[in-house]
Amino acid sequence: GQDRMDWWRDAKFGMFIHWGVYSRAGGEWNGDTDHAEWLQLTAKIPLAEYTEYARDFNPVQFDAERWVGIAKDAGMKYFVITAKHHDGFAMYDSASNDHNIVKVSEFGRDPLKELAAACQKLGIRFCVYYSLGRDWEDPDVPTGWGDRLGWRSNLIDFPNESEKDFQKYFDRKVKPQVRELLTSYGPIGVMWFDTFEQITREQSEELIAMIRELQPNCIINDRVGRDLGDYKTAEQEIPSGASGDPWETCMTMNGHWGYNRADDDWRSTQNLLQNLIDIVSKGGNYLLNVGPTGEGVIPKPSVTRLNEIGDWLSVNADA
Ligand code: FUL
Repeated sequence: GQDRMDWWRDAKFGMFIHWGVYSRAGGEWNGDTDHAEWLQLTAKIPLAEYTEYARDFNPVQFDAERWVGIAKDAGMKYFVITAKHHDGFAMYDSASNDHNIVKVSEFGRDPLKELAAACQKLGIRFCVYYSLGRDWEDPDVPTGWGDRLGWRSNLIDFPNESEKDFQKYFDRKVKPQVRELLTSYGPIGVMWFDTFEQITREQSEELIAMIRELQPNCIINDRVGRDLGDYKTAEQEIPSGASGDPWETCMTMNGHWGYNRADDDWRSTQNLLQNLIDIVSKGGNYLLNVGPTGEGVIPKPSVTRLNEIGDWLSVNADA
């Protein structure tokens, strides 16, 4: 029968987009050039300074139809954009939290609105990434994780771990924002969660129940936590697919998810195509990443490769 997973199983190939305030820096901060989407944490930027930096985020060259068109021409069927990454900065007009592009940044537009419309128009499934267990704006996200304690949360602004209460963050930010994403942008193909970490089974289940109620056809990846969700998420590797469970692997084209100006270590088109074929033959989906610049442009080397993949598919595959 009709299953919410049907389109996704057929899709095989999607575009992942890591784009945020951090993109402006192109990976560079105080002479160090290896940062990317983790900029706020890796460059140890206090929240107030990061928010100040966000004010000048003004991607004047952003063109939603161009981005979605690049994905479509490459043979991709879905589009997963970072609605909120670990910096906790919403790349959309969030009613429940002011730390967002419309309230803070000079740009003043809601890119997710424009991208959702472009996806509708071009027949691509619009999907969103949401960082669940890491948020460097909210005071209640604990760091605790065994022996690696202390490196993944904002300890500059919120040093007191014993005061943190994940439930407060979950109620104040996660639930309202996930609700906003599911009620203001039309059909969401996939809610792509990341870094569940501190979430309890009850909280994961509550989130899933809310999504099922708002959009029963929305697919949820397993990073919603506690081994729940509709499919397994691999990262930068190709699993065997032997279990037969639905899975997807996400991969970068160079060494970074977010835009890094200094990184010109690009995979070849041949390598990307071989990965696509390998993944599809093992029953998986390939979510291939691009990191647009702070001006809103998908880097040329990425576009070239995507065009070449699209050309190859149009000759060799039934799209
Ligand atoms: C990871 C994140 O920490 C990275 O920044 C990136 O978003 C990757 C896809 O998932 O967990």
